[in-house]
Amino acid sequence: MAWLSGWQYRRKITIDATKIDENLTDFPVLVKLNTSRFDFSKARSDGYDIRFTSSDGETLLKYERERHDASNQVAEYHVKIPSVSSSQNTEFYIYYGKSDASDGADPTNVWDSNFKAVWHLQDLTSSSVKDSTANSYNGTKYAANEPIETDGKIGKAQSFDGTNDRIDFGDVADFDFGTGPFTLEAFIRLNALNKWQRIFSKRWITGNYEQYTFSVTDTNKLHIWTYGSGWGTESALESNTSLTTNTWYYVVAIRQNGTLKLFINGIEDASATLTARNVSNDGSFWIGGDNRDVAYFFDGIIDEGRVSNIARSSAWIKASYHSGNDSLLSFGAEETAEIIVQLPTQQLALSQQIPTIITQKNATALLDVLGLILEQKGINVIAIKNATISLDALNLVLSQKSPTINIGILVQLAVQQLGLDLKIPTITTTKNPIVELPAQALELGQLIPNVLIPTIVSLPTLNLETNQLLPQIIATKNPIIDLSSLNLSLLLKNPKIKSIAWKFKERPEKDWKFPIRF
Ligand SMILES: [Ca+2]
Ligand SMILES: [Ca+2]
Ligand SMILES: [Ca+2]
Repeated sequence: MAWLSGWQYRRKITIDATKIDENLTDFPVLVKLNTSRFDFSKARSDGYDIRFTSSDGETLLKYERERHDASNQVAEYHVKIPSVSSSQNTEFYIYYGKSDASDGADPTNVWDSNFKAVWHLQDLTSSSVKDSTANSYNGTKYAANEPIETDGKIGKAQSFDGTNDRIDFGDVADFDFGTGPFTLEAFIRLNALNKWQRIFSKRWITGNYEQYTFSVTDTNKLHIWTYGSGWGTESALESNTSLTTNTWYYVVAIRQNGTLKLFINGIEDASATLTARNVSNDGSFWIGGDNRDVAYFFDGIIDEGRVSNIARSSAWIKASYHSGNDSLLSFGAEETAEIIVQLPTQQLALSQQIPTIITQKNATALLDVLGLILEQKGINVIAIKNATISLDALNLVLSQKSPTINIGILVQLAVQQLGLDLKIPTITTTKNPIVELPAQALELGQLIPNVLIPTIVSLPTLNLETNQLLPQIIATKNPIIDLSSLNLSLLLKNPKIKSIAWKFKERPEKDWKFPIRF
């Protein structure tokens, strides 16, 4: 499973196929984050490092951030899912944890071109609200904070006072449907009953009646009303279900050919096949009141208003309800990226603590382990098995009683040159003890516990998998030095050489001679 490079964490999100009645294309799903689903401390406080990918773990999905409030630990994202299956659960990922990420939101591309307007209904300013589609049909409130922003079904919404609050969008041609299809939808919550309350309206000002309204009636039914050219040419439909106060409802009206349908909470409530009326006019589209009569003001909260110029399917509407109601998704456990721990080589004083280990993903591994450079008299020779070996980090103390160590040499013949495999037996020093760092799993940024280190610690740079134990690390100032695994290949230009004198580059106590026997 691929991983989005550079991100530290992800969770799998699953769309419940039992709530998807047919395959859906480019469906915008709501991802609501709270403390039970998301550790806000692991993401940027502005949410800029949030990303969504398809189930392959790396194909980025378009998303809009309605809100990311790290202090209150709530967030709402709208994510465009290219294909939602009705037969099996659809999975995607949310990634987070990249402190230098820039904002990846792409709001206008979340909404398919049939969405003519999408209003999440948080304030753009205290006097306006924003359309999330590329159409930018932003609306103007009656006055500042009329309506006023409040907590909604999804993030923030607008609270209408039932007296004069409304939002005016002007005469938008995309909201003049003619005799064509449409979908009108919103989440609503009523404060008052038993009076006509407009959710949406677009009525004629001059012309010949063509108009529509989407309302709650004075008997608390949902109501879609279309009116064509000339007096008495109305096609309207009322819900069977009654609405009540202080309850969120997802309400939808569609028209397909002449058929009007009303849905409440994703379920079809009423349907009628009538004449498709021409509803194009010169009036302004309003949320929360009647644009012609300047009356029938909505008393309550309206959230997530959307207008489409197609009739959304029953399956789409059902899925939209569960999405907005936050009853569509389940969240998997947090996964952590594979990390690489880079352990620096450094000199430490006694009792000094190894500094914070900075882990980073995708660092390269180095094999700079022992680093021993031997100096042959007259010829520099470098050990080439796995490492450059530097004497600088070693302080070998040779016994005065055995100033010379015999080392057996295995000779290999090359075509042009003589290769020597130099086997150096284990050399043990006892001046200072061996320090072994305990094996442990490290979290990002975790300190290695305080360890008493004689002096120099050579810490290799390692590739670690998540939760992998650190290998044992051995301090190398006067440690046991096991060179038996070294394979020093010497390239000698003169095969007749009988002996090579070695010495350490620094701090030699005396020359260390390695006789060579053939
Ligand atoms: Ca909202
Ligand atoms: Ca008012
Ligand atoms: Ca018009």
